[in-house]
Amino acid sequence: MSTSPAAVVTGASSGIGEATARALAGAGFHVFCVARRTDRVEALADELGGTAVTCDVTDAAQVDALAAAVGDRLDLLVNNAGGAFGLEQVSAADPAVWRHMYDVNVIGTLLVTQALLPALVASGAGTLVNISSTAGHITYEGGGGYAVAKHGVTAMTGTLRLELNGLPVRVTEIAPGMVRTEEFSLNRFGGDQEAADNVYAGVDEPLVAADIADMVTWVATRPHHVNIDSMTVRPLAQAAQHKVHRST
Ligand code: 8X3
Repeated sequence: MSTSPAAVVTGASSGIGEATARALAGAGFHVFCVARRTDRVEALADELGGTAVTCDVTDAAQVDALAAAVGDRLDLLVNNAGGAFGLEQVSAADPAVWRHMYDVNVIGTLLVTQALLPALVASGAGTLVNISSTAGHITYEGGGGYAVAKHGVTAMTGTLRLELNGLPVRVTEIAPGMVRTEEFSLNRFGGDQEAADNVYAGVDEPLVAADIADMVTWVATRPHHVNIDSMTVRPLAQAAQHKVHRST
């Protein structure tokens, strides 16, 4: 049996999740690479010497199967699966799209946390990292449904830290600002590459997935009595949500 610490990373098929799986493997973790797309997580797990688990985090039965695959001890859970869909104003938003965002970001995080918490406690030194967003702290035009969902992740993370006080599980929220990944904005704009590219137009060095992976790894490798409550991480060019320096 492996003596490496074990980590679960959801949403590991691309972007921040994939980069986090790589960074954690580099730091000595056995990584359970979790996502819906089997081909991607299998290729990643093969490369990292980890374990691939195909799982839709919104499906309770699949999450139970994930917990069974992980077993009774887990050192680190990174709830990263999530995403933004659409940029409609509240007045025009489709309730079904909001429900989907709430499901993926909030209920998915809830289900995976509930299923894996006993194993985190059993490790005697567990770490839970929820990837929220700056949209979990502020609002912006067109970001209503995503902000509602990510505010939910922020609230869940703070609540968990209170409820787990006295147990050996620390709880961290990482809130990224502008991160340029392969899929985040593409998903938001329903596959419209031009619209996705415009998000980053003229921005000198948006964050990349590896920057957030680095933060997760740092949080998870502090001495266990050190609980980083929350980290907001933006590129230098983004002083605040609406204050983005762009070259013209
Ligand atoms: C990503 C940050 O600005 O798209 O979670 O909401 S933003």
